[in-house]
Amino acid sequence: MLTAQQLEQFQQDGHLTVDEFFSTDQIKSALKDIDVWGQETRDNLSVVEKSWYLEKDAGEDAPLRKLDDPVFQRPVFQQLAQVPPVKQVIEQLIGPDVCIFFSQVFMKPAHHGGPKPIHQDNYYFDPTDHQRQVTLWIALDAATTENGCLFFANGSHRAGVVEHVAPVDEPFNLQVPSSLAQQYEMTAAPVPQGGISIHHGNVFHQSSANRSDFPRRAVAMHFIPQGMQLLKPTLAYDDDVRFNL
Ligand SMILES: O=C(O)CCC(=O)C(=O)O
Repeated sequence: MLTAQQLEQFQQDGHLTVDEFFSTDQIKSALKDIDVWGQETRDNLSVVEKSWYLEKDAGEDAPLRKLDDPVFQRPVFQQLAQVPPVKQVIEQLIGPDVCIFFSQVFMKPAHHGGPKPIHQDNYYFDPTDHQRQVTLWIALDAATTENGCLFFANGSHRAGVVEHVAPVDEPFNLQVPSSLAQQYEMTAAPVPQGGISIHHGNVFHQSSANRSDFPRRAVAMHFIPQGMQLLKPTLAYDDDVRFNL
């Protein structure tokens, strides 16, 4: 359960870090599964999928940068989502009867993982109530400023969602226009392995490139109340599939 102080910090900053949330064994199982699933996925990508799922400008052997829907597809990630404190914490933030409508594994291989520019998740998802979408981001490796941790503009969740833009060759890479993005001070949010970062759907955030000798892998689970619709999501999410907690 989150303490009153943690809840207040989330309300104030739009995000919160909690260390030691998952056990070493739970994290190890997830990493093992990513190796197997990642290899299978990489071997079967179409040409179009390669442009979405592989690191850019990394040649023939470009590594995978993400995997979609681990919670819908892989029992190991369903088990992570079902650890009782997950439901307790998410319900403290957005109320009862919650579900995961989308999840993603984000990978930043050593020296390869590129940055993710500043964005707001609610621009992607557009749930009917922007105040009741949160993301649980689980550090499968320790996330540091060297290997690509998240950065947040503290308090930016209190403003609304702004129009995003995307590079012509990367329509999936929606981001806050740089003229606006540069007005925000971004604060690093390192997370130890097994810890979590929880963020509000409106908060401006980004992740840096991995310049280290170590990978940075994380899984993000995106929550809303059961029954809530996504009005005009900018990418295709399967609205018929939900994982209720
Ligand atoms: O892990 C990353 O690099 C980006 C994660 C992110 O933007 C998110 O979970 O909303």
